[in-house]
Amino acid sequence: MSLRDALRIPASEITEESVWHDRRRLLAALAASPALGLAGCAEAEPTPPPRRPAATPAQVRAGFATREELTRYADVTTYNNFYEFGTGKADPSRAARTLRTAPWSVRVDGECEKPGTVPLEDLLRGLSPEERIYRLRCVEGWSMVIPWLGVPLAAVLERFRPTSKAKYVAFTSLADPRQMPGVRLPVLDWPYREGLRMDEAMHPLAFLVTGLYGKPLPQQNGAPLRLVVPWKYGFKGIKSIVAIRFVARMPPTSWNMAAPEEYGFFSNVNPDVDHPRWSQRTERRIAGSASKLFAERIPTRMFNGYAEQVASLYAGMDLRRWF
Ligand SMILES: Nc1nc2c(c(=O)[nH]1)N[C@H]1C(S)=C(S)[C@@H](COP(=O)(O)O)O[C@H]1N2
Ligand SMILES: [Mo]
Repeated sequence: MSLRDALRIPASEITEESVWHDRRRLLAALAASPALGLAGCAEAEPTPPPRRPAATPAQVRAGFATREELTRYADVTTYNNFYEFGTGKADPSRAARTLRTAPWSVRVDGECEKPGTVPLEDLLRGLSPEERIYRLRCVEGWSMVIPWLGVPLAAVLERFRPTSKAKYVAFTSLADPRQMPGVRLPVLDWPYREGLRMDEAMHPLAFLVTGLYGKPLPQQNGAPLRLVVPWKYGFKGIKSIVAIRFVARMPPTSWNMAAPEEYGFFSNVNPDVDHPRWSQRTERRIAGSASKLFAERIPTRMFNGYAEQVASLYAGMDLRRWF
């Protein structure tokens, strides 16, 4: 068998994807029918940017759409970073099967009027899942284009009525050594932590993900609830979230704590700011039939291609200092 043949998509995956395409056609038809319509940073914080709307609704819609070739379901679900299940890319797809994702609840507290520990169903109640095809760009230099399923982060956060003292929002992952073998090793300072500035968190592109390819989120991709911030490096997309806290100060984040020179709080995709050990100018796009080994190298775009939607969030900030 030639290498090309060996890399061909197995029939099982073709089936999965054609089922997804059929479902998309069905959903589009339903939506079109009115009757059936589907209803190293903490020391000194940067000057807050001028207050103005980050993007018009039309710009936001344009930002959701992409014609880029999708990454195959098999690659999205077998080439992962989820260090709680090991540091190898193939480890999470094997080891994360033991993660129990139901029942699941999320603790939301801090600077807000309505703190609480909320079952996942209640957290999402009344919000209809949306599909958004967003790019994921890992700081290690590879990228994917993924049809995510989820809800806008802002819609969930607003339920807890953040006060004017809430300047940042901090997220925490589950860290259960019984379910997550990687947590027994001191690879990172567990639990995995991430954070956003409040205006970033409320931006319409920021997304809480519950599924992909029209299906529930696989454990290795961060089930049952993970963040996707499409204009930032992939590590901001914290998985298996159990806590959300509104805070006044820039919160500590796992990769910044581990290596502050290499990973800043903002972590906006920026081809002009290199990682100290490698360039961030290009990325290997794992998409279509291109396997992980032969993925095409393409230029990385500012804010991962979402500059039109998000650049105004950082007006006046030195993005070399606030990387
Ligand atoms: N809890 C947790 N979240 C995490 C990580 C992790 O190790 N633990 N890895 C991050 C990194 S580095 C990337 S690139 C993305 C990968 O998401 P994916 O496996 O769904 O592609 O998840 C991010 N979220
Ligand atoms: Mo990453």
